[in-house]
Amino acid sequence: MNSSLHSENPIETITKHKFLIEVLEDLKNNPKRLSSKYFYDSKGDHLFQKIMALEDYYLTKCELDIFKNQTAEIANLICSDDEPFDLIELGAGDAVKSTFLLQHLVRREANFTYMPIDISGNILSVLKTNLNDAIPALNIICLKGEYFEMIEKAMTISSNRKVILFLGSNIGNMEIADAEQFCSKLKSKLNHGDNVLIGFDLKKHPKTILRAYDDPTGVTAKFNLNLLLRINHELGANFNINQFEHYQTYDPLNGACRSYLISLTEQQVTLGEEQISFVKNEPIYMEISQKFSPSDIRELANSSGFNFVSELYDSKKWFMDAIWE
Ligand code: AVJ
Repeated sequence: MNSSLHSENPIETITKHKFLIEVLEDLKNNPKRLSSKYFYDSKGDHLFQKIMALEDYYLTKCELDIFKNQTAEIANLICSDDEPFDLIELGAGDAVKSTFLLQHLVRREANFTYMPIDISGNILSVLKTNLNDAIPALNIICLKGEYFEMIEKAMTISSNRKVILFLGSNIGNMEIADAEQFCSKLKSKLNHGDNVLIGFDLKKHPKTILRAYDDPTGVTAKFNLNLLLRINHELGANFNINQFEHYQTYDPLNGACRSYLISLTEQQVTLGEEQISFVKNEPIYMEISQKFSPSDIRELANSSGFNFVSELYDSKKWFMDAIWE
């Protein structure tokens, strides 16, 4: 199985090498951690689809509510006259929410090109096929790669005004300081008059948040444990997932919702040449899903150099799409 380490494709070999180096560094760190950006192999994609379908996972439903019911408002805020623009989506995935906006923009004959960015070429080609079917008149250019490299590429493809979509509270997967750095870097890549639209999950009753990440059916636990399986398959490790347990926390003081895998016994895991030792009850810190208050969001805009344009809420006021310039 792990002969994939010697894959023929040089890009895949480099990607896998980077994965190994990062995982080793993270597991040798104290406290141990793993990066949630690696959750999304094909099994992880599938499990995340199942999470989105959970009754208690409200995030997707709330943002869909905004994109379904305030489509014209969003379009008015991001379009200026008939000036052509590029609509760039970071981590587009299946683009279910943005499709409402795309449909609306095409119907009103806005002059724009949709540029989804994703690291998964497979996801992009499926997306392109689906969108060509659903909205034949849509101009679409897929950009496969890292966010900032692909934004730079988009800048060379056309000099049109840019609108960046970063939906789904994906920004919550960064620690606050990293989110600020990310937004500052995003700002530095853009020109005067460009817009960003970022989805934020809002602080709310702690039990509501915890339930979204600690479902009794165990799908979220599986989603976390799947990264250990991925490391087994792709890097030839020997994690026994029965010896790790999903543990979720939410701290209403700072809005940090964090997941951990707890080692249920003292155990050794082999990863390549390395032995990783766990003591009983030792955590691996897996993911942060940061929650924000409206003022946290305004502060983030300010500190990263953006100006406020508008705030759109779902009917429950559980989620916010913020538009900045
Ligand atoms: C895809 C990053 C938005 O943090 O809510 C869902 C991932 N993790 N359940 C989130 C996730 C556990 C999700 N994001």
